Amino acid sequence: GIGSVAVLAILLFCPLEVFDFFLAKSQKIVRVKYEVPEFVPTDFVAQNEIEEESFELYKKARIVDPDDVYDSHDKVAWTDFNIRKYINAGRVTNKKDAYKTAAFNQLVSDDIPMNRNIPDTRLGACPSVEYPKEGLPTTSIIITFHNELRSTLLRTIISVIRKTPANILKEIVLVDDASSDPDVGMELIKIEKVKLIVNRERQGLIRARIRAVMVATGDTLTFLDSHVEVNKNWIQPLMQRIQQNPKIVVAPIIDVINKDTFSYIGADAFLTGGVSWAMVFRWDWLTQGATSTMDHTKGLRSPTIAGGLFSISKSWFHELGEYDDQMDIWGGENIEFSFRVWQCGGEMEILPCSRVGHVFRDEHPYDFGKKGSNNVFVKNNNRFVHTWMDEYTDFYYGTRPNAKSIEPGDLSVREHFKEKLQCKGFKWYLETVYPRQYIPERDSVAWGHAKRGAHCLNVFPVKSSKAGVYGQLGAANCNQGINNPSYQDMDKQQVVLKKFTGLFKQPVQMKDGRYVNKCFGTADTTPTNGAKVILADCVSNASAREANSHQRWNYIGTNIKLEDYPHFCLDGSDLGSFRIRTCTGSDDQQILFEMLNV
Ligand code: UD2
Ligand code: MN
Repeated sequence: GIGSVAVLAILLFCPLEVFDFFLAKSQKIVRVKYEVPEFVPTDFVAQNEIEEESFELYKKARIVDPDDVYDSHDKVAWTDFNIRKYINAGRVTNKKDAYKTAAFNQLVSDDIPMNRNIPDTRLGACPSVEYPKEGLPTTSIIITFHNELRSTLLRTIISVIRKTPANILKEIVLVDDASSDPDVGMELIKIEKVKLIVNRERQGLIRARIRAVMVATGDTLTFLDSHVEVNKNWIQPLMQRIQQNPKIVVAPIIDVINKDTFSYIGADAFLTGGVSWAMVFRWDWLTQGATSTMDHTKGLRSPTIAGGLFSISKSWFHELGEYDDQMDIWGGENIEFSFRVWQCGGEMEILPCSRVGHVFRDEHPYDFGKKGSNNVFVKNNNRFVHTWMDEYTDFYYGTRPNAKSIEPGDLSVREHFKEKLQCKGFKWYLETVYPRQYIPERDSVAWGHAKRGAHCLNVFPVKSSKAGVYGQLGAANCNQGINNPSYQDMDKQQVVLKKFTGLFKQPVQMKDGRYVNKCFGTADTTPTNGAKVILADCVSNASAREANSHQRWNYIGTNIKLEDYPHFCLDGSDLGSFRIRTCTGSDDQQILFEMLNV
C-alpha cells in the first residue's frame, strides 16, 4: 500500500548518518539488566513514625527503571574510541562561548590530549610505597554530570581507565542528569567498562548519585566529579584503607586543575576538612607542629570531606542510608554525610598518597530551578542541621538568621537511620572529632565581624609582649573571616565572635590548634583615659568585682563601654591601636557587627 511505498522512499533517500543513528539505537545499545536491590530495610516498613509521603519519595529515589540504564554490545578499548569525532561534535569557536557551558575554558580543554601526562604530586615516602597487585577490593566509579564538557568528561574517564588497575576497576557508572545534549553521555557507552543511567528529569547530584549506587556492583563505591584527572596509584591507598577498616570513608588530596589554563598544580598536603557555623565547608590548616613530623603515608583524620571525591564500602554506604533524597541539585550533602559517618560509628580520612586533580570554578554554570540557588542550599543545610546538630543549631541560626524562614521538610526517614544506627550526639562530634572548632558562648550579645566604619577589628601583635598577652586591638581591612588562611596567623586575627555583657572575648589559636578565649581590656587594672586595649588572659571575677573591671564591658547602642567606667568608650581613632577614651558619640567610637563567613 501507500504506507510501504513511503517507508521505502524514506529508506532510499535517508542519509547515511540517520542509518547509523537507527542502528545505534536498535542494535548496538543494550539496556543493562540488573536486579532491583533490596533497598527497603525490613524494619523500615514497620516504623509508623515515618511519614507515608516521605517513604514514597525515599523509594522513588532508589528505584531505577532498567530502561534508563544503557550499555553497549560492541565495546572498545579507550584507545580505539573515536576521540576526535566525539570532541568535535561539541566544539565552540569563539572566545565568548568558551566559559558558557561549564564556567571553565573550553577552548583550552578541548585541545588538551585525553591521555596527557600530569605531574606526580605525591610527597614524602608515597612514591616508593608498593601496593599489593592482587586482593584489594573492587570499586565502581560513580560520575554524575549535568551539561559537562565532552573533553573534561572524557578526560576524566580515560584517566580513570589508564591509572586504575583493571582488577580494581569494576565499572564506571555515569549518570547523565538530564543534560541538554543526550549524545554526550550516550556515545561514551562504547568505551570499556562504562555504563550510563539517563535521568529523564533533572534530579540534582545527590539523587543522581543514589541512583548510580543502586546499579553499582563493586565492593566499594568511588565518587568523582565529571571534571577530574586521577594521578598515579591513586586508588590503591583508598582501597587498602577500606580493606583495613570497612567503616572508613577515604578521600584523596584534591589537586587543582586551573580553570583557565588547565595546568595541574599539586595542592597543600597539610589540610583537613572543616566546616564553619554557617555550614560552609572550609579547609583547616594543620598546625606547625603536625606538619613538620607528617608521615604522608598515614591517613589524616578529617572532620568533614569536600564531597566530590571519596571511596566507601558499598554495604556501609547502604547501611548508613546513602544520602538524603530530599536534598536538591547541589550543596550540603558532604557536610551531612560527614556528620552522619562520624556520629554513626564510622571514620573519615584524607590519604595524602592518593591525588586527584579537580577543575575548581567560581560559579555554578547550571540553573537551580525557580527557587534559586540560595534557597536550595539553605533548605539542604536546614535538613541536616535539624537532624544532626542538636542544641548547636542555635549557632547555625545565629550565623544565618535568614535561614530560619525556610522549612526543612519532613525528616522522619533520616531520623529512622539515626535511631537504627544509634548515632552519637553533636557534642560528642565536636569534642572528639572536631575539637579545634571554636564554640561560641551561648549568651553572646553580638555575633560576627566587629567593624569600625569599613574596617574590621583586628588583633595586632605587640612588640616584646609579656606572658599572657596576645596582641593589641586595632582595625584593618576585613578578611574573609575564619575561612581565610591568614585568620590563622596571629597578626591578622580579626574579631569574630564575642560575648560582652561582661567579658569581651576573642578566640586565640593555641599551639595545639585549639581555640581558647582571651579577653580584651586595658593593661592596667585601673583604666585611664587613652589607655591601649590589649588581648590578654581573662581575669576571673570570682574574688572581687574590681579584679576585672578593666576587662568588663557593655555594648550599649553602638558603643562598647567599660561597665564600671561608663564614661569610657572603646575608641578607634588610631586604627593601629584602639584605646579607651571619654565617650563623645563620634564615629570613631561606633562599633557595628556584621556576619562575614564565620
Ligand atoms: C563540591 C564537590 C561536589 C559536591 C558539592 C556539594 C568536590 C571536588 N566537589 O562542589 O562533588 O559535593 O561540593 O554538593 O569536592 N551535577 C549533577 N547534577 C546537578 C548539578 C551538578 O549531576 O544538578 C554534577 C556536576 O556535573 C559535577 C558534580 O555534580 O560532576 C558536582 O558539581 P560541581 O562540580 O558543580 O560541584 P563543586 O565541585 O563546586
Ligand atoms: Mn566540581
